[in-house]
Amino acid sequence: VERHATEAYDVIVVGAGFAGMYMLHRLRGLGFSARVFEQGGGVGGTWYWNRYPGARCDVESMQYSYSFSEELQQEWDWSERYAPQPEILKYANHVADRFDLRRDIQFNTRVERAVFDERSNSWSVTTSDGKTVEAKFVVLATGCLSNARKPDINGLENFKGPVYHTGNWPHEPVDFTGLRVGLIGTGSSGIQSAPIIAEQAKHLTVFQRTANFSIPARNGALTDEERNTFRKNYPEIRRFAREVARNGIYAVQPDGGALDDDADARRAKYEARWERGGLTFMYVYNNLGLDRTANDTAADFVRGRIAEIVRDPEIAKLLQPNSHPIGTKRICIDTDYFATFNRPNVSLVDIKSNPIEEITANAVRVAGTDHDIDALVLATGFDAMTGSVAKIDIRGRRGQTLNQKWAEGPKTYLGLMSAGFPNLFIITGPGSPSVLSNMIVSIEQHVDWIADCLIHMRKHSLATMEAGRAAEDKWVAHVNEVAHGTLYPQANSWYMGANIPGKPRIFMPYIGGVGVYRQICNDVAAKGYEGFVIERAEQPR
Ligand code: NA7
Repeated sequence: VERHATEAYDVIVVGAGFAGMYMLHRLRGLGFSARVFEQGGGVGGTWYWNRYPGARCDVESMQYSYSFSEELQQEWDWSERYAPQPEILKYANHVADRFDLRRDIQFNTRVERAVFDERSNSWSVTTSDGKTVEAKFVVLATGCLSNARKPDINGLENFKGPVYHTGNWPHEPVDFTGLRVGLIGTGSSGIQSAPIIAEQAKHLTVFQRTANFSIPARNGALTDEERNTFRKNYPEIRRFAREVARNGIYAVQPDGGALDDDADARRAKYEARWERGGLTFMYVYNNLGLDRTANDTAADFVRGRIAEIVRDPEIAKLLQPNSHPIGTKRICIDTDYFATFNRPNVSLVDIKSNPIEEITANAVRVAGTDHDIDALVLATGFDAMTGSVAKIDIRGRRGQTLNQKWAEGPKTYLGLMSAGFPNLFIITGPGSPSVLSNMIVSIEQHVDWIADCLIHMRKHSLATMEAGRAAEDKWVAHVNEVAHGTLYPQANSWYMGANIPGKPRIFMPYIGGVGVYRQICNDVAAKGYEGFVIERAEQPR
């Protein structure tokens, strides 16, 4: 029998989105051997898959970008305030070329299994091409919003026309001209795509389960002057985003509560923010996420705006969110979403009071009425934060799978490691600020922390490092406690796992703020990786 030596690396990285790319770059710079496996045919992760019409980042482009290379941030030209998906993907490809990353990335390859061997203290990683490779460390850079979820809707498989999922959009252009399109889902993806589909389609029917809060993007071209202001001030902007801003975004921070102002002053402030547009609407006051009465003032303002924009009062009423405090489901940033319902070729169907009965060969049936459609768009979201990790068969000490361990909800220490799974790191995992922050800021922080940790282990010839159980339990309790001090758990959001039937309801991201979190991570490292269990390598005999 011919035997091949198994390929071996210091580190296997799973995923070549923004996290995996930067991890690879750092590992190379430190002299570690690394291999990246990526399921897609190219780099970009979330931005590779989410090609739906209108897809755009809700963090401003000058801030949703890497900071690790001064030349890169000075040379790259973002064209708009909010970058559209094709431009973000172009940027990802530019980074891959500029740092020559592709030679260590194997595309179109899923990691299916990762098994820890307690004798050799290494991971064996099996990929979809049938190969098994060995590595001392595995880094999961699998993304938080990368596992598109098809909803369980009766009869979906019977539909005769094309079915698209926003999170897994075809690479070739989709043309809705002359078609009656059904759109299910009114999160960010539905809200961004509806206005554009409506312009093209003969008719668009939006099926809404939960009305959502959305703030106008006020998107537009960036001027040279705006770009240069950022570039000149990048050191301070990046520092502020990392250390001061709760969510990793440089912006004027709120200094008072909503109830400190009288109604007129409040209204003036909300109006100014509404005119400016974007996520910073929520930073007008410091207690919108904490106090329901304060939150109601902002929610009422947005509901009032919806009533002003939408001409048909019944439709306006349906579009006014009332099931959750504003901001407790990810707030949406739109371009002309509410005004889209003034178009004669757009209708709204409430599927909260009457859920979809079934999808037939050519219609969506609600309350006995068939809404005829030729094409169906599912903007139904993701198995967020844990979905892509759960798809990999990960086996740690004593053969325990990560899915068994996480059956009651994800358990990590700092969102970085899970007890029983040595030398396995997660980038922006559950228990870290992750999706409640500017992802690139959080990605860079995790990658740098992991890189430092690997240097430490190499320097001291350490064999394994893993989360200690007590530290992990304490961290999980802390993450929950912080979340339950806010209004966030009041919403059935994907932060809570509430969008996936049967998924445990745990508030997954750490809401204490990126600056606080960074400090905690740095302190842990400074104290010799306090709370982690570290084993020394056996001395060679
Ligand atoms: P989201 O925010 O999870 O939105 C999914 C939408 O689809 C939401 O309106 C859901 O209603 C709806 N949905 C999900 N399943 C169903 C079923 N079975 N029937 C009807 N409606 C359903 O995903 P997005 O892709 O829009 O955005 C994800 C994140 O990407 C976003 O937050 C940004 O951070 C970027 P529900 O609210 O659950 O009642």
